[in-house]
Amino acid sequence: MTVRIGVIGTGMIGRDHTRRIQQVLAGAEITALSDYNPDAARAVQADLAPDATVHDKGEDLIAADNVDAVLVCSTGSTHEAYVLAAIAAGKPCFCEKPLATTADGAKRIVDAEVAHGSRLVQVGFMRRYDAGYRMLKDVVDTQIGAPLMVHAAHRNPTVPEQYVTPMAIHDTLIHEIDVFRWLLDDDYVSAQVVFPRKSSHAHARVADPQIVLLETAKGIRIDVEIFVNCRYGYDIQCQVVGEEGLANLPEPMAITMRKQAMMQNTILTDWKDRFVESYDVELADFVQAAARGTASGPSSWDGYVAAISSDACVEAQEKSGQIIPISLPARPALYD
Ligand code: NAD
Ligand code: ISE
Repeated sequence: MTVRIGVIGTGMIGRDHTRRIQQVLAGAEITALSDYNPDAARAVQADLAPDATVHDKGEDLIAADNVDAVLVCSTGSTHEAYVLAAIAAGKPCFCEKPLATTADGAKRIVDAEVAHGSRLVQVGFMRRYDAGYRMLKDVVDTQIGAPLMVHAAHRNPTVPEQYVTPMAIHDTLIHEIDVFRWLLDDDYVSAQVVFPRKSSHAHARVADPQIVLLETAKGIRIDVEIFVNCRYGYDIQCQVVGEEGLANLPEPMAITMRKQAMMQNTILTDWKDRFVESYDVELADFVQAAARGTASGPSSWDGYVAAISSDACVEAQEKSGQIIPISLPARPALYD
């Protein structure tokens, strides 16, 4: 079966996911497109999916007969309404992060999916599909004994003027928030944020860098440096220290060059290149599950927990230095 997919939001990542479905993956085709800005949808149609229908409203795309499953790639604040509409239509839905911009919004999605009775939603936490993180998880599970600490960093070369301090959590740290729950099979119980000396490269409305300290239910301590004006490249670091040894996330493959008395490796600068294969694998997973009328991988529950944990981290930014508790409601059986 070829899964007929509609894409809502044809900006940067919506276009890239359309390219993936059309040119990289098997088993699916893009049959419908929608964007708040119709010119954006028409441009993607012209470049990548000439047979797709273009809909002024995302809700009309979800209801369309030529759409079996939906990719929600629009601005974060619009995700909740589209995901709820997809669940109401009984159509599998891949939603880019964040699942919703509030924990209450994410809870409404969990409640709707539980009422539906089976999984329909996959959240775009693609790091769980990254080969490096998968190798790291295998080593953490089998080789280094009980994990005790994680030291991590999420560095971007630069960010635009509209990137403000809370986005370091909602836009950036949210990937670490999700991937460490999965890596450690654990949940957070508290968060704290401290601000080092500010980089002179950071604009006025962003405190940069930041250090987020998370504690898990098993007592594991995690420190994450978020540094979004690091200048030199896009750099994701993760080291897990266990009772018997430690393990590092592998570096992306790169040529080591020796020249003029120097040894050099190139460093990526764009997050799209760093995780290009994991985006392919996550969408392949979505297509396979959607062909069976369901969803797998990161769930609405994971999106909800990420939203609760993110809110605590933003509160910890606002009350810098204070330890903010994180408590989660009971997990519905659908997500066991
Ligand atoms: P973007 O601004 O390039 O694209 C967003 C698109 O959504 C725009 O074309 C805009 O016109 C459209 N849009 C806005 N409101 C809409 C509405 N109500 N209905 C339909 N379309 C609407 O942004 P982007 O970088 O493509 O990010 C989109 C989403 O993907 C965000 O939630 C972002 O956090 C997420 N994202 C995830 C990753 C990842 O690594 N998983 C990377 C980048 C972005
Ligand atoms: C971006 O929004 C993403 O989601 C990327 O995956 C992330 O790593 C990057 O730093 C963010 O800006």
